[in-house]
Formats: sequence, C-alpha cells, structure tokens
Amino acid sequence: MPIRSAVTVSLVPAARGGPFVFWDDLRTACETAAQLGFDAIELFPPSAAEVNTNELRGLLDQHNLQLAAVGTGAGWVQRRLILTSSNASTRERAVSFVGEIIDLAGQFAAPAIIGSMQGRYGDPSAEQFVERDSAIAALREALEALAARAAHHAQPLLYEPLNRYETNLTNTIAAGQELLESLRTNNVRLLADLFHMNIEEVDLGDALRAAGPRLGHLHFVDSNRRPAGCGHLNYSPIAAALRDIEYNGYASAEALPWPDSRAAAEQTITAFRKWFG
Ligand code: LER
Ligand code: MN
Repeated sequence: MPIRSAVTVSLVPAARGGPFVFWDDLRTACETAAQLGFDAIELFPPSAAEVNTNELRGLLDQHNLQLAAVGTGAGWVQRRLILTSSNASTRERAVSFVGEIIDLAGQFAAPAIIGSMQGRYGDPSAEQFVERDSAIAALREALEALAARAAHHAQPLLYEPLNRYETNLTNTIAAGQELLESLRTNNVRLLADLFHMNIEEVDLGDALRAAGPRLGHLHFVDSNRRPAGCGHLNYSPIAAALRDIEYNGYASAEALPWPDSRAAAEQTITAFRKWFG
C-alpha cells in the first residue's frame, strides 16, 4: 500500500494561529480536500462531544474521504489538561478527555494522537511534577490505559515527540521509541512531525529509518511550519527513508494555512505527489 495523503482541519477557534490548513468550516475543508485529490482529513476537534458525527460521516462519505487521525491538543489548549499533571484529578480528566476522542476516532477507523496533552515536568505551580521520572511514570500509565482503549477499536494510539519549546518529556524519535519500548503494550505508534524533527534530530532520514515499523503517522510540513516545499527541508532523504521502512501510513499536512488554506492544500498535494506519488 502506498503512502496516503491527508490535510488537517481545526474546529477549535481558540487555536487560531496554529498549524492547521483548514479552519472551522468542515464542509468547505472536505470539499476542497476531495477536489484536490487528498485521501483523508485529520481532525482537531474541541472535544469528542462537540463533533457532530452524523455530519462528519456524511461529509466523509459524500467526498470519499477517510479520517486519518484525530488530535487531542484542545484538551491542553482549551482546558489545560495534561496526562502528566501532578494533580490526580486533573490527570483523570485528561485521560477521560483523550479516551472519549479515541472512541470517537474509533467509530471512523482512525487513531487518536497524544501530542501536547503529554504535558511537561518542572513547574509545580502549573500542576507539573518536579521530577522527570514522576512525569514519565504518569505518562506511561496513561499510555497503557489509552492504548488498551484504542485496541477495542482495532486502532493504535499515536504518540508524538515534540520540540523542546513544547515539552521536556521526549523531543526526539529515539526518545519516543525508548518510552514506547518501556511499555507493556505494543499498541502505541510514533507520530513523526517533520517540523519538530527539524529542530531536534541530527538526521531526519536516519531517525525515520530507526523508527521502522513503530512509525504510525507523519506530519508532513516544512522547517518553518509552512506547507512542504515552502521552507528549507530536503525531502529526498526523508522520502528515501520512508521507502526503506515501507511506511504506508499517512503523510498529513499539519501546516500553517500559508499563504491561505486553499493554496497551502494545493502546495501540499503537489509536494506529496512529487515525493510520494
Ligand atoms: C504540536 O506542536 C503538534 O505538532 C501537534 O501535532 C500536537 O498535538
Ligand atoms: Mn504535529
């Protein structure tokens, strides 16, 4: 199976300015994505309860689109929930927020993403653990529970290392892999975001190659978070590494709507066809 194309759609007005190609209007996003030939959309909802599943199902069916994945970052952006909170009740609410998104995504045969909701350690005034070990222990416990919930839908859970300005838990693909290997569950896969990797990795191709079959999803974007081809990333070694590991998941454009949503989607599908077509 070849790599499939996806494009992000945010339904969270408070996340304006974030790296999503389409904003607010699910109908127009699906129409444009289908018109340009994307295989799927990746959704960033405010919460599971706020998604109109009938509308989503109808639009996906109408446009012959798949749901590639569902992000959980709104739990952090809007509710300040993190899976590594030092406050047990916040942690529980975070796990249940993600759990509901797993169940929503599962209805559409899609995985959920743990990115920003992993949180960070070091600032007790923000309900963070003081020690990294305690935060990692909380994260492992959450990943075990959420991976089991995803397994009910025959879906993996996606875990995304982030750059150092967004988390201090895991910043590289290798660190993410080490965390996943310490789990009892085998049902968590890595999400490799080329924007974060450009900041943290020594060599993007080598890092992807080392992820091998653990790689479950790719955020396809350029060095400056503009659409692929609008920054200084060299995609040739990236595409070669993905071929070597026989990656057949999504390349999903989590990119700024630069210069606007439609142009960003057009630029992405052109770059997608050049590198993965
Ligand atoms: C955040 O920077 C990011 O890359 C998202 O995919 C995390 O939810
Ligand atoms: Mn990302």
